[in-house]
Amino acid sequence: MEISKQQIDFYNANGYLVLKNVFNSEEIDNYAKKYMQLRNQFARECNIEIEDYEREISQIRDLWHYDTTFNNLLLKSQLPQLASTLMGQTSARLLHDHVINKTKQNNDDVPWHQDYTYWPIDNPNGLSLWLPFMDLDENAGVLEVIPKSHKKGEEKPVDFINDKLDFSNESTIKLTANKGDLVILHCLTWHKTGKNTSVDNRIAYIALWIPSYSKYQPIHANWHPVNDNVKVKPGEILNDDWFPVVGEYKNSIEEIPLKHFGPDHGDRFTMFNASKKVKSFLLNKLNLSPEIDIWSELYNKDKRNEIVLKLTKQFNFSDTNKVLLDRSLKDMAINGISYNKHRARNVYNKSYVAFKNLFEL
Ligand SMILES: O=C(O)CCC(=O)C(=O)O
Repeated sequence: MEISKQQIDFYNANGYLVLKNVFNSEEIDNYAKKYMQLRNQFARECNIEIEDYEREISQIRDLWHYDTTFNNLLLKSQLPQLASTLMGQTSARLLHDHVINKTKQNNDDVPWHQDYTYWPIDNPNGLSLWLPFMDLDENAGVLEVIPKSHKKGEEKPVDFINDKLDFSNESTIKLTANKGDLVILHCLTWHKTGKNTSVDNRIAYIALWIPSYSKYQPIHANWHPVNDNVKVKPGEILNDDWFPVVGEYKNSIEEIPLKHFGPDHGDRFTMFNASKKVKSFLLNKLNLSPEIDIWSELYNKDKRNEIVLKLTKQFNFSDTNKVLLDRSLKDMAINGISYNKHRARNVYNKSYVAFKNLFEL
């Protein structure tokens, strides 16, 4: 698909672009079917009930690695060409892909943030391609952006648990989109997605592309799951199998200094360390060995019951808090198992926030 100079100029000026009808309905139905199959496969491989997995796991990643349909979509469709054209490059390197599904029964805001602040690379000129699998009105958890905000440069990474940023004075725009449309987002553009109250599943397939000569800088996001797949050293070009280049590779000698060295949270309970904090709290309070697979223990109803009873007694919880504790432990267990197995997870942090509040962490 060719894009016009006018569209490229709009993207450069505003930091986003919506392209209509990039894929037809049958193509998108096929992607949706493959996504569902993969989600079922992941649930089975984790020994998690599919109802639990569907309810709790809103993000699965690296679909292109597991499924040839997504592999072809990323490497053989018009997507990489679009990405390289909009980045002003002759090629594009994949950082990763993922799907976020905001199910109507269990979803929330993804708060205001800039994507690049979370990427372990040195180059702030990448972009996301956001492809919805259904028609989305403005109540369907669509992307909301601050036009031109990419021009203001990079801020520090937002911690969705503690940082509540107020953009009510900014002029924002909700990007409604239909099945087969493609939303393109510069990695410095401030954006959020709201709560989906409109469709049963708000499924979006998202592919992140970066300039091919981007260098690996784990210090910018040392918690990021893609770090697990990198074999090059910090400061080297991200030339690894998990980060393929599509198009004609051209080098650059540009040196781009980092604006920050990752989230700076000291010992606070944040979205970057929530799972580790909860795990060490539980091991400590329950006197358990660090070798134990705590999340599998907690997914088992009987074992979870025992733990809930122990903690309820220890902390003198009311019946209401006992129920909240059980729910939070179960949901964190689903997250923990899914993350360890496939780096899949829940993007809203609700179970960690409930746990943090119960124990005043
Ligand atoms: O799809 C969503 O709900 C969130 C997308 C987003 O914020 C992102 O990809 O950075």
